[in-house]
Amino acid sequence: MATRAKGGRAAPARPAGTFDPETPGSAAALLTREQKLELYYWMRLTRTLEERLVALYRQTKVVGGLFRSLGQEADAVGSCYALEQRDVMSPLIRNLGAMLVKGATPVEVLKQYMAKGDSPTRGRELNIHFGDIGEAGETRGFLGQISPLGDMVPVMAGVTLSFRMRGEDRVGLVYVGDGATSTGAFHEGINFAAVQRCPLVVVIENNGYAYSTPTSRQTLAKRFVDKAAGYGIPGEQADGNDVLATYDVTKRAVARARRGGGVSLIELMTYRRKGHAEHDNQSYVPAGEIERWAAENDPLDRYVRRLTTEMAVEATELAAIDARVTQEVDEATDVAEASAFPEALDALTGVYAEPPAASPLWFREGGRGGVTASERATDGWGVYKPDAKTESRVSQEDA
Ligand SMILES: Cc1ncc(C[n+]2csc(CCOP(=O)(O)OP(=O)(O)O)c2C)c(N)n1
Ligand SMILES: [Mg+2]
Repeated sequence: MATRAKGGRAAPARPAGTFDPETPGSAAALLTREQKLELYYWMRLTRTLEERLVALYRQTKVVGGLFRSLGQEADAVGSCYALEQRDVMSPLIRNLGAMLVKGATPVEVLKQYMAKGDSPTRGRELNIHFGDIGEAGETRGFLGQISPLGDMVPVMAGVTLSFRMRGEDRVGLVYVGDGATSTGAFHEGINFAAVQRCPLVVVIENNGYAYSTPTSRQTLAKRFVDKAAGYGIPGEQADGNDVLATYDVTKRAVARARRGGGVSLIELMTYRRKGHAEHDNQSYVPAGEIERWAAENDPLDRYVRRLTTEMAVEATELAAIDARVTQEVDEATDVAEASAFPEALDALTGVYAEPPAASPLWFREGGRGGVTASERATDGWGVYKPDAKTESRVSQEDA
């Protein structure tokens, strides 16, 4: 997307250090040394935290599935690093790195995966399905994801439309996988957002697979980013395993959105080195493919090489960051392990409105509705009293 002057000739080169949404490299060029090391920290934290989760999974302390982003850390971290706190990000299961950058903590993530009673969803929903959204500046700005693929695109179209209508200086970013692009929701959401000029960045993480379906069986398009033309929006493809490239392309799309330029589509080229989840043995992957990506295109290895050669960062400096990350993950694990599981009687706490928002259906009037049948007999539901006598669960009224 090089800047073109009238007549099709390339525009004169801008002075180094001038940011321009249409000039590739102009955002990454402005990163300070400190910020570059911060990007390394977030990628290392993502990987170390996931490795810890694998250990806990093998010990059966992680309840439910475990979804890795091994080899995709640069795409999640670099792209999310382009957002401000007031902006809103919609992650997927493989966006642990983006969640951490946006403020989710290792303790929260570990408690979620271990279904602890004081985890963000109190043990009701596992892995990284939790959110923190609200007024600008008051929350960390990430949505609780839902599983149906592509559905977060129309949701984020709505979120960012509200920013535009209220005149708020906020941008949204939604991640979708290569598989999610085949859904109606993706198409409807991105088209609506484009027409409404919503300040939205749509990031397609092309990691080669959707479950066992390779990209070649997902679309006949040569590049997902070519679909941008169909929506009349700018699109740019970038190396998803180069953290500076993912930051750069996203930062420019975010700036475009903030300036009223509407929706941009970004395709980040990466590779899913682990199975869909920890249980998946990847038997459908051609021999040698995973090993080749690991050896030749690991985002952390690549970034370490760049930091130590081009940016004169000492190996000892990186080792110190690694040690800090290990210590943080160790401490977070201790806290999460010490935390209690939810009380069984709290299963309904905060799930339904109290009092109910709608009156019972006619055939339930005067009797116990399907909802109230499962409520606690003590002081209505949502109120767990550890000292309450559980044997008196059937109240006088019901008896
Ligand atoms: C509409 C819909 N269809 C199927 C599924 C089941 N499903 C969950 S994840 C997944 C694969 C997702 O692949 P992709 O979008 O490429 O993301 P990745 O897992 O590679 O990050 C599928 C088919 C779903 N959640 N929603
Ligand atoms: Mg995929």
